[in-house]
Amino acid sequence: MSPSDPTGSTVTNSSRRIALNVGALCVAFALGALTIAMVRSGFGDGADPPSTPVATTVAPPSPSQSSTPQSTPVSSPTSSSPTTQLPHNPSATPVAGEVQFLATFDTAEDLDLFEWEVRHGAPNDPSLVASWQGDHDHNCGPPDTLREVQQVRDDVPPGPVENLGDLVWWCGPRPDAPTSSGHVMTSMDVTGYVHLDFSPKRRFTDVQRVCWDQNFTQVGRKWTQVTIVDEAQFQANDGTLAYVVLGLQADVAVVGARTQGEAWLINNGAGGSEVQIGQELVYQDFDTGGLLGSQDKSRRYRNCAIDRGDGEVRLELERSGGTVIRIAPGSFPDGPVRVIFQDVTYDGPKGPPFEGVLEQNTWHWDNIEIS
Ligand SMILES: [Ca+2]
Repeated sequence: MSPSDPTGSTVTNSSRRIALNVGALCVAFALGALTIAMVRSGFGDGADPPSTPVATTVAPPSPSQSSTPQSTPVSSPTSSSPTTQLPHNPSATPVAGEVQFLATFDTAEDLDLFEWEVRHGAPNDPSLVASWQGDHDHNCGPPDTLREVQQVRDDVPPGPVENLGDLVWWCGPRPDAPTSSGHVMTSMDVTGYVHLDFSPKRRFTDVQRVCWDQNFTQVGRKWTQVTIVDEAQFQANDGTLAYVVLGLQADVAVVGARTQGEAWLINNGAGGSEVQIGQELVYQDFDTGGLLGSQDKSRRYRNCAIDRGDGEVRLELERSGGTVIRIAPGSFPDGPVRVIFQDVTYDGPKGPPFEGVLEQNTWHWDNIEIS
């Protein structure tokens, strides 16, 4: 099904080393057709990967931040073991505007704040994986417990979460965890291409910061995307939530909308991250040596993209070894926008070590904040 080797020959040695790493497989696939050379020229000031992770330190929040109802960093809430969660650095985060949207998923009702969509490259194809194992059993036990997830074979237009069947589920706080540990799971597994996307039901104006928590468990050829698209473009695309990374837009098996103009798409996976604005790739970094994903399903990491208002967007990407700080040139679209969260898969079980693996296909999401 795949048209090209995910560890395509155009990448540099550095990228190849990462791409060959198991943890980078999914992102490397998504970007296999892109060259690091393209990217290096696009780095903004300070965007070059540091030799060591940017250390995070604990600093008191500024008065303006402490008075803002922003979410609290999660502390490995789904794990029964003591937290190893690193704090993000409040002092390093420019003060953003008022919080316009916050979904803590501490109650299941937060799922109703979003529209949910499934879009297959080949809907109802017999080759679709019929069922697999998602994280947390039906009693919402620890994340290493499993539940069976049945495929949704047909496309599901944006609508209520109930339309997605088993593909989305909520787990509330366990007795040994704080209330904030409630969070939502999305899960998908196909041998083709598919989107499972969700977006707040409303539009936002003058967005300056988008933050979310997610796990970085090593999975197959899967990654997440966060897309910020202006309202006019969103409507012109009939309200679909399925936006596609540049490296796959010409792929015959791929469906979805292309970002245009000033629409932002942040692609995140266990192996690295990239940013596209419209049809331009402005940032790409697979060279997060030592910060790749793990087998840990319990820990969720804070990710923020912050429009600093000076022509640059700061990416704060928490990983197991610390918080990676990257600067991407550009700014979020002015005026009304939609903010979309995407669970994307392209032949998740293709090739070792995920061939036949049916139990590592779940993203855990929490604390979605739009300011
Ligand atoms: Ca929560």
